[in-house]
Amino acid sequence: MVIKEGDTITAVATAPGDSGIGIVRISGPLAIKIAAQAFRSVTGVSLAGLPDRRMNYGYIYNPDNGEKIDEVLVTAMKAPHTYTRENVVEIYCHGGNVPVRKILEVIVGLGARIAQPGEFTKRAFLNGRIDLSQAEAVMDIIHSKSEMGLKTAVDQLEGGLSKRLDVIKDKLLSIMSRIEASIDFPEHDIEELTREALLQDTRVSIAMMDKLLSTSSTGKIVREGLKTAIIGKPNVGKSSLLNALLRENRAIVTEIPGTTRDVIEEYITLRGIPLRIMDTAGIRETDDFVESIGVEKTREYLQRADLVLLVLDAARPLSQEDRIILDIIRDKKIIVLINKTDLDIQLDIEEITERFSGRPVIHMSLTQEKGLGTLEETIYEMVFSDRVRSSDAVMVTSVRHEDCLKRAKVSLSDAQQAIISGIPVDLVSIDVKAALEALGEITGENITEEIVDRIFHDFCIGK
Ligand SMILES: Nc1nc2c(ncn2[C@@H]2O[C@H](COP(=O)(O)OP(=O)(O)OP(=O)(O)O)[C@@H](O)[C@H]2O)c(=O)[nH]1
Ligand SMILES: [Mg+2]
Repeated sequence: MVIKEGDTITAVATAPGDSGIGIVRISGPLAIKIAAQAFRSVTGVSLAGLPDRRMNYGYIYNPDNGEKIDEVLVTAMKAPHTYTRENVVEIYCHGGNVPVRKILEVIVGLGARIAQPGEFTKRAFLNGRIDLSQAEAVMDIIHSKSEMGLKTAVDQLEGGLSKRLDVIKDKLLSIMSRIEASIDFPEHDIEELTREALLQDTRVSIAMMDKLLSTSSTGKIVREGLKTAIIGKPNVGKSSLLNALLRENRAIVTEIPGTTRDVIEEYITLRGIPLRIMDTAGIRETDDFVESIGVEKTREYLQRADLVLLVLDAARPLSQEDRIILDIIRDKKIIVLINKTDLDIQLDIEEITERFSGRPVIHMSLTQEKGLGTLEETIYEMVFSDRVRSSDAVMVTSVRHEDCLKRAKVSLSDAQQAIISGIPVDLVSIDVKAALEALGEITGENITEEIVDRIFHDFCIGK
């Protein structure tokens, strides 16, 4: 994973389309030299002679034919105190596809190559400015779905997670060194005193891992949003519920059953928690071709949902359609919503309460705006049932990190068992080392090029 001498990369860092400003970024040993050939300041001074990290006003020219391309500001930043730790130049031109693309072409013509997605951040990682979990946080910030998601990602970028891991790694290293010291004993076994101390340290380390792991379900929700599916038979008020939660008329609501044909997906933020909420086609047997595709899609979405909002109609008794739905969602996390309680109640509420004992059942009337507050409260409590509060910003938000932590914990538990059962110490040390390596994968200390490439592949161009 070495960066080739002279390998200078460039990309547009701003989103395509018309906008006030567009930014072209360049990074690598030749960045300043390349930019200097295309830029002329209004005062006629070359970029190489201008002070570091200062905005310079001038024009970008095509050096081949002298054509003036755009009026710009340019900042040159010398290595190593830059985003990538290499020489970096940023050209701020007018937004819009044409000026940005033409400037990019000039820079490429002068010897830079187009960067791969995430390559700037990848260089920051490979050059040791940030670790892998911090690099991943950059993308989480860009994609954050809520304030809580942003806060968690910024904390991770600052090294919040890395510092927690460092504490555990230090403990494991001290276990390793004590084991190594005791290997000198002729019988190759751990002395009673050392054994107790080692057990104590492994116990503490496992507890610290557990604490981090306990944040992962909330962490994933904070990062990706809680996938919430609104399910129910036709005409119970599913789309009305989506609209009420969004506080806008997003989905079409009519008194005709089968109004929603396709799955509608929206993001809402509920007390800081991002919800990816899906309004679905009402589930029923139908001869209508389009509607039946919608129903099939509903079933698919249901598989992926973290939470199901089951809507029942208080004004109709439980029907065969309801029973089919109850059967499909049996194993899901459910909140039962009895809607239309403003009408004459025909639903056997007692039966519902009994059937869903232990699960929240909320009485609502969407036309009268009743029950929404209770629903929001219930969702919030469900997400934070593991007592992870937003005050603690360090959370395990990615599946990759969770997987590494779990493997580290398994290895350390094996080590603990080995210590207890008096297995030779050098074997114990193999397990402790495996735990350390698994933790090191999170921060990218010992990780294959393939995994690094896979992580950065999902990044934005220009980041
Ligand atoms: N009386 C009463 N009517 C309601 C309530 N909530 C929704 N409705 C009405 O019920 C009808 C169906 O509402 P929708 O939100 O379209 O129902 P849906 O479940 O999305 O229906 P499909 O998309 O056909 O599956 C509309 O006429 C709504 O105005 C309620 O709390 N009380
Ligand atoms: Mg609908």
